Amino acid sequence: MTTVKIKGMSCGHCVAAVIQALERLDTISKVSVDLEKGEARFAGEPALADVRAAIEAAGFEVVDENA
Ligand SMILES: [Cu+2]
Repeated sequence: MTTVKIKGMSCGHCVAAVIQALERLDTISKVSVDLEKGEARFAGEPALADVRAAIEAAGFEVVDENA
């Protein structure tokens, strides 16, 4: 499983939007989002750029932990 930190989620609608955006990627499965931690978890090996683009297109921001 891969975990990414996401900034900007505040309620269940945000969670649903992120899940929907990620599930559209066919390189990903088993998406789950933890609102309190601000994290999305998923199985698969997507290009991280695709994950980032999907999340940003949904209106949220990926927190780069290496920065
Ligand atoms: Cu919301």
